[in-house]
This record gives sequence, C-alpha cells and structure tokens, in this order.
Amino acid sequence: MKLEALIFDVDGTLADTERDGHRPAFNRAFADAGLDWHWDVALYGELLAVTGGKERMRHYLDRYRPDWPRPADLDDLIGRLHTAKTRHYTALLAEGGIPLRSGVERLLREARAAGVRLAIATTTTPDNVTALLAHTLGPEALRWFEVIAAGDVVPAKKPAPDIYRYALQAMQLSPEVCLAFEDSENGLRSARGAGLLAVVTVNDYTRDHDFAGATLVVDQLGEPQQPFRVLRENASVNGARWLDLPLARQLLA
Ligand code: XBP
Ligand code: MG
Repeated sequence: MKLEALIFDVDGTLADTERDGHRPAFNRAFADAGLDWHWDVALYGELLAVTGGKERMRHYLDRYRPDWPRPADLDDLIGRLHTAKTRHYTALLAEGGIPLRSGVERLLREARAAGVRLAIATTTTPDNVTALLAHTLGPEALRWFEVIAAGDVVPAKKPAPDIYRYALQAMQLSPEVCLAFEDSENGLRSARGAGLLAVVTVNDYTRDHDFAGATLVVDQLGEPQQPFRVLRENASVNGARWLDLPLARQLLA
C-alpha cells in the first residue's frame, strides 16, 4: 500500500501535555471555583482511563467523590469548569514550557516535503490543539494539517473509533493507506477500531498499557542523535533507529 497520510493523536503523542499541562490547568480551574478537588500526579494517571476533560470530571465525582453534594446544575458546573480549564491550559502553553516530543517536528517536516498528507485525531478541545501547534511550530503549522478532528466533533470519544473515522472521511482516504500515531491504549483501540495500523510512542503514564495491537511500540519517534528504543515490534524495523518516512512506508507495507 502506498502511504498517503499520517494521522496524529495530540496529548501524550505530539507532546507530554498531561502531567504538567492539563493536570495543573484542571487544578487551577477547581481552585478558582472554590472547590476542594485536587488531582495529584498519581490520581491523574488513574483518571486518564477516561478521555475528555468533561467526561473525566464526571468520572472523578462518580468514582472518587460519591458523597460530594451535587448541585442541581451539575452539567453547567462541569461546562464552566472545562471552559476555565481550557483557558488555563492554553495560557500554560503560551508560556512555552511544553515542547514537542523527540522526532515529531522532523517527521512532520519530512511528510510535508514528500507530499504525505497530515491530520490530527484527538479527544482534546480544538483550542488546545491550536495553542500547542502555534506555540511549538508557529501559527502557520495549523495549515500543515488537512483536518484537525478534535473534541466534541464526534459524540463518542476514544476508545471509540469515531474520531479517526471522521478524519478519514474528511480526507476521503481509506485506513489502509494511513498510519496513526498514538501514546495510549484508548487511542490505539480507537485507531485500530477505524481499521488503521498504529505506531505507539509510550510515556510515563502509558508505558504499562496493553499495546498488543500496535504495529510498533517505541519510547519516542527519535532522532539521528537520539535513537528510539523498540519496546514491541509486530512489524520489523529492519535496523532503523528513528521513525522516518521510509520506516513508516515499510510498516504499512
Ligand atoms: C486526551 C485526553 C484529553 C485531555 C483533556 O486523550 O484525554 O481529555 O486530557 O482534553 P487522547 P479536554 O490523547 O487519547 O486524545 O479537557 O480538552 O477534553
Ligand atoms: Mg494521547
């Protein structure tokens, strides 16, 4: 199969946004609202089982705060907290403290130079994607991506395959000619459910997830000076040391 497009997850894949980005942004929104909710690093790791910030807050209440007195307008409160959290999160990105992961910018530029199409498929809010791309690659990078499929554009978030199907539909491509990039089990299930092969770059929150369905699992995309470590290889990397377009094409074949 000829490789036509690369489709990227955002959180955990393009950048390590969860622990030092989303998590403190949630905590600031909770503090602003005078709530006694606080998500430490370990608890946040457990909460990541549920994708989507609004869904995650509901899950927190159900699972960890059954006795917390719910207001009549809980949906409204969740919505306001999420809006505040997005504001805090994008402000954090503007401070520039969250870089792209190793190899991401290189691979994006290689794909562009070779005419391989690019897309995003993520559960995160569109503003978060815009802010991350603009603050790491510059505002023009938003145009590198033919479709940015994000957030509530589909009702069922990952692990449901809907967001990948949405991106494929928008590009008028079949899954066999695309490669997905993910960092988590929920993301991998979503990509696989849409019929895509996927490369996983693990991070501290996802290292122990079940990635049996991945084509390749590595610790990073890597660079010539900073090669990846192969953690699981369902298709051979044939001695490759970082993920470039030739390897992407080989994995698809
Ligand atoms: C990312 C997420 C998101 C972010 C927060 O999952 O789960 O919920 O944590 O985003 P994935 P919002 O990387 O699999 O897409 O608060 O904007 O929902
Ligand atoms: Mg992710």
